[in-house]
Amino acid sequence: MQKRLLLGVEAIGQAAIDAGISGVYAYPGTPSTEITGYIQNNPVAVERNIHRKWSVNEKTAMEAALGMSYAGKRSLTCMKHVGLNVAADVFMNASVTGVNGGLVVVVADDPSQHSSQNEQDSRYYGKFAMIPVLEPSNQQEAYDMTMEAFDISEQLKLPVMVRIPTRLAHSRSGVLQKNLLEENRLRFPENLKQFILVPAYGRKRYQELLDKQPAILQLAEESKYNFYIEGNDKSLGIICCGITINYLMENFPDGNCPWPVVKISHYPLPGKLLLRLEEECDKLLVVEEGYPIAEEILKDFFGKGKIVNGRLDGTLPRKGELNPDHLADALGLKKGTSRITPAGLPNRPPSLCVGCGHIDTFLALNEIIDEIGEGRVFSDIGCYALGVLPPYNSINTCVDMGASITMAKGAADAGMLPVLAVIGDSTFTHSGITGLLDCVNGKSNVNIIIVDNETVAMTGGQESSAEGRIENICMGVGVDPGHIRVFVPLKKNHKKIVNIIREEMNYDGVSVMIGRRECVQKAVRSKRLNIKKE
Ligand SMILES: Cc1ncc(C[n+]2csc(CCOP(=O)(O)OP(=O)(O)O)c2C)c(N)n1
Ligand code: SF4
Repeated sequence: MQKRLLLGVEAIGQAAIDAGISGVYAYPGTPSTEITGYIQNNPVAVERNIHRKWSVNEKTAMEAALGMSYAGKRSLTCMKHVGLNVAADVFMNASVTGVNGGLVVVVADDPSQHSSQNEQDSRYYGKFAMIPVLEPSNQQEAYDMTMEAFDISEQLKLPVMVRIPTRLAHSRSGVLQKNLLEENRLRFPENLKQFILVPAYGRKRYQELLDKQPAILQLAEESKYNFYIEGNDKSLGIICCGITINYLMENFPDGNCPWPVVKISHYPLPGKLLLRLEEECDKLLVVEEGYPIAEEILKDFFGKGKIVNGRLDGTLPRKGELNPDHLADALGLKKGTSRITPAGLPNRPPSLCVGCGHIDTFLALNEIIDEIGEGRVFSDIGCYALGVLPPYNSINTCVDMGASITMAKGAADAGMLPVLAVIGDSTFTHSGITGLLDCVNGKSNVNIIIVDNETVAMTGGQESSAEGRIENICMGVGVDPGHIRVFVPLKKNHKKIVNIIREEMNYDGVSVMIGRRECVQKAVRSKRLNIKKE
């Protein structure tokens, strides 16, 4: 047994390898990306040839993971919270089919939206799908619980969700490793109809999911990760979910919190522990990173007789990440026992790198915007979303991956012409291709610029799914080859780019302009690697 200093995401990647997975299936998204990155670079994963190539999006990732589970092997799928929206169809149905080999779904939430469009709480999805949700409170638990999640998954024959927030994902701690397990052998599901969700079978499977609920609850009730911490002052009982136990305890450097605490890391909520706290204490405080999901449930559960404080009544902030000072405020303690980010640090707004090709595209696009007027550029998510900031101020939307093309289509259908969509190469293959097909089928007057930097730059430079094949994909979808235009986003090509965009804006139909130049950071990385190899 080895103790290693690991990030939360690395602890999860290591645990999955040690649990004997045969594949990880994922699409990058902060703060989940490094789980897959860690497995990709791990010598055991390489030696065992564990599947570890990036998927095109989260839905294809989770479906492949389910397929591996069908084959009896253990599989991991991981994503950021909004990625689970993309995979929601298979996620909800996988709880009805159940699994064969263990299937663990790791979802990394981003409270405070450090790098996300929203701060949705994935625990709702776990509850929605009626499966166990594990929410580790530290790196060791992230490791241990991920390993155990595979056992629970095989025991219950259900997918198991592991939910982590950004702080846990991206902070380090010592982790004691367990022994490496063998991979499962290939094994068909005992019931070859298990994964068929035509209504007649699906109803039976759903009943089976309902029948498993008492066992799911019992596991949470008996989980060693949910426990009661004694405290003498019964005027208050504190319920800490996941990582928040640290925010509380950092206010007590000697480890002595005067109030009793129930720490929860395994859902559904363990009723017995909570009832004990409710019976013993005058009122309750619920502390959770994310939405006030436990608080809402407990308010109903305990009825009107018990005061339940938390995020809903303003005892704690309604949104954003919590920290030890929030707890100090809520508990009337002296603030500042913990090291919060010091005030006065200069704000560093994100910006496009010097020499980035997206800059040249936006500068050309801005000339066209001067001609056609503002408010017509539907954008997407990636480095190019920084086109919202000065000095570019080029884009008007950024909602969810792929939405640039389809929102532009809707606006064009409404008669708001001309319109443009700006989308990155990876976002295009993630969710843009189907929207393009909608445009082609609807003969919509939409002008699309694919800013192709040949990588997934925003999440650290992972490989893009269709490098070198974007023109062919567009042709295959049905775009007139005469209106697929390629340009190189460089300063010297400024006039040429402006002309291409202007010409295509005058075309009454679907046009695709591809601005292709390698991401500067990717180029630097490749150069560095080549130098090292020499
Ligand atoms: C559903 C979903 N999955 C993942 C992400 C994280 N993410 C944001 S942009 C992006 C890809 C960007 O790649 P690309 O479109 O090629 O643009 P680039 O950053 O390279 O300019 C990813 C993976 C997200 N926001 N939403
Ligand atoms: S990482 Fe690449 S794509 Fe992103 S801003 Fe920098 S150069 Fe541009």
